[in-house]
Amino acid sequence: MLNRLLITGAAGQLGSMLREKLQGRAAILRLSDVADLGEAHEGEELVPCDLSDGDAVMRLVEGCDGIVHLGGISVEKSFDLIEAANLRGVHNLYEAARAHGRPRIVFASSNHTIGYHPQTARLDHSAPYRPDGYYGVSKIFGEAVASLYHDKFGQESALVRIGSCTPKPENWRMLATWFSHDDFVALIEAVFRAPVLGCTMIWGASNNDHGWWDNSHAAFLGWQPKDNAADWAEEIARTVPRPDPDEAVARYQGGVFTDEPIHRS
Ligand code: NAI
Ligand code: 15L
Repeated sequence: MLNRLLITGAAGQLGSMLREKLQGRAAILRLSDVADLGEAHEGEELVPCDLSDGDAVMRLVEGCDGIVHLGGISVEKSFDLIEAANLRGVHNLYEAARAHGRPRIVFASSNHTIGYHPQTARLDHSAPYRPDGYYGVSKIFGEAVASLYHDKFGQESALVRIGSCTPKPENWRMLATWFSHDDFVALIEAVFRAPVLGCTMIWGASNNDHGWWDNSHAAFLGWQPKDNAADWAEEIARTVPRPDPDEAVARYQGGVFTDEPIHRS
């Protein structure tokens, strides 16, 4: 069992979910964010921190033997905002990890690293990047920093290209991209259990009948997602209008993000 597991972005959607579901999986959960984290419960410590502040991140990581890095901008925004939280943030995190004994890192990357691949494509780990905005570019930067720190310093990371992590699939695209909360938790557990991790990209998706992504390169982790968005296919067909096949949301894997303009401010 881990002694102290750090979760950055712990006040966000996935951070709040993992705060609850990872209770007891480490002796202490160290929870961090720039947003309000509420009160500390038993087994938790709250450490507010702006990821763009290198000295603060250095203190944040000290004493942790595992990290789930969720903090940062999670949608398309201006380059300036993304630069501070996602580019400097991920650099600061890896520098701090290097200085403090290289705790294993689960990095929340995104399907928007490959968003311009068409929905007709089936991708494995060797698929080229096709980011659909600066948000996707920032996740590619994070994956590249992880790779650099692995080759130079032996830092281990799981680069989880999350599809759509929600309580249940909400639209037609999510029949392919959905990643259930339970499957994400099981993946984090497998990552911290694995004798060797290296620097491994994993598609963060459930066992969806209509999925686009092949995780066979990561079979050594022993992680097998159990949920399937197809269980909601009927409900979605009944309640959500099917998009026109020419719309971005139905053409590209990144969905509506491919339709976003470049944000200037
Ligand atoms: P979220 O936006 O709800 O949470 C992100 C958290 O990061 C927020 O609480 C925010 O206050 C914090 N944050 C932002 N800038 C910060 C900074 N400079 N310093 C410290 N904290 C900062 O996002 P969500 O949905 O919980 O996603 C978590 C992570 O997973 C994000 O990195 C996101 O890019 C990634 N992801 C999520 C997906 C999903 O389906 N929810 C899909 C793909 C990737
Ligand atoms: C992401 O990367 C976002 O953080 C999340 O809010 C969703 O939009 C998700 O991708 C998605 O593509 O569904």
